[in-house]
Amino acid sequence: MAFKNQYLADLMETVKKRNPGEPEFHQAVTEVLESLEPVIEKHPEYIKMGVLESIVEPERIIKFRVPWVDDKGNVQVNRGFRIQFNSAIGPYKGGLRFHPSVYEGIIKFLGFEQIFKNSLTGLPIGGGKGGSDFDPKGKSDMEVMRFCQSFMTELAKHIGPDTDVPAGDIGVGGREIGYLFGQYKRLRDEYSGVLTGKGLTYGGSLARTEATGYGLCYYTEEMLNDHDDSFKGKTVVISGSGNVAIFATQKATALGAKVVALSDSNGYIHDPDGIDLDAVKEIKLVKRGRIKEYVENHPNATYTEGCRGIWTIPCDIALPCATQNELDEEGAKALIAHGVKAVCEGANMPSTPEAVHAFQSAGVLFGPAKAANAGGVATSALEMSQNSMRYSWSFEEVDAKLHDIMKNIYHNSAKAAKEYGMEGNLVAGANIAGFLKVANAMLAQGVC
Ligand code: NDP
Ligand code: 2IT
Repeated sequence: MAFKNQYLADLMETVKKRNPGEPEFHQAVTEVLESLEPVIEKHPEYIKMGVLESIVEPERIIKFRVPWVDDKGNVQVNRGFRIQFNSAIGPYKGGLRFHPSVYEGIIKFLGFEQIFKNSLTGLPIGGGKGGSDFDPKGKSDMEVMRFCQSFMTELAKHIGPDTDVPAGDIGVGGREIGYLFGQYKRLRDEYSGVLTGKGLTYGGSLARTEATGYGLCYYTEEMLNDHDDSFKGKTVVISGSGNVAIFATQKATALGAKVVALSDSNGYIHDPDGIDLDAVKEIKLVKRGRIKEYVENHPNATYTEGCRGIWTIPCDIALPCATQNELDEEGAKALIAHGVKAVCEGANMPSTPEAVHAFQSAGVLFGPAKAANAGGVATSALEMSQNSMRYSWSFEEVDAKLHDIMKNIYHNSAKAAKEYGMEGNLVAGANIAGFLKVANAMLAQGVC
């Protein structure tokens, strides 16, 4: 899609020139700038004060060597990143991703999205993201521990409970956060809320593990309710089988839907009887196995090699919860042909721009990632609050706050879209609502 506004077209060209070879970052920035066209026409002060030029440029990029010793005694060297993108409304906040596909462009797109997502939560958190090209798959616990200790040895110099608070993302769950926290504490002699997603015995928040998947379903349910519909009786397809997918499956099922498919990076399972989530948890969380093992004990279920075919399974609601650009135009068309009613993104940027366009043109309700998956980071911010107070809320208290936050995100996005002449476009609404708070905070704090 071309920009009608010359200023935005020129800015996008600058972003591409300054960040060559980073298509995911270009994709994320393009979408936000497209949404902001009516905003800058109404508010030329954002142009005058260089707010847009500043918001697409990270405040700081940290890139470092991560040497560690594997179980055979060999030295391995990975690359670590932390991008501190924007601190206008709070300390940098965002996850760490450990996956072989990680390079600067992936962390930059994720950090950029995080600015707007965190703003939408209504909580005081800025945007950041980090990670490494380290692959935890197939590594022993001791290898993961040595890697995390080495990674934190450098990262500790740049983070802190009032500066930058990392958390999990792909490949970083409770085990990794524990090792990272232990090393930070050892290096700094400080027991603080420097990371979120911690274990419950050392400062973690109840409901953080469930929060992204639950929040995704709360957002989706609110969107459906707003259109006189709900999860009840619906057939749901969810991609991925990690943290987000598992707890989205749990909540969608609790809300009366039947989840019939899940996947991992090798392939997908289809169980027309409804996914047996205890079996999935045993395979993925306890044994760290592959999703295909599910069919060994579920005779009505089938396994198909390769991920993309998952979108050809007929469903009412699709929740992509694996990774970026996993749902392309072909997948979108297959979902639309089978009459999908709603698509909400649990993963970050899982739908290609062509897929988003196809959904919106077909009148499918579409909830974008930075709104729909904000429940994880929102609950991380609640974990930060509890750590500062040295107090813990009950599961029910945290869950109730999460539920309210997700409802507000839906309504604030819908309202912003309407206000700027794009009623029903929740992508534009989320981008605009997220942007305005950050942009106004940047204006108030002056050029810096
Ligand atoms: P996990 O590591 O727990 O699970 C990731 C899942 O996605 C696994 O099933 C994995 O399969 C699959 N996957 C990862 N990479 C690919 C790939 N390149 N192709 C196909 N499948 C892939 O991560 P999370 O569940 O935490 O994260 C899932 C998504 O949700 C990510 O986009 C993340 O950024 C986003 N997210 C996470 C939040 C959180 O709180 N954890 C918050 C908001 C968003 P395999 O096991 O084979 O690798
Ligand atoms: O993409 C995300 O919002 C996350 N991975 C969660 C970040 C966080 O700080 O909890």
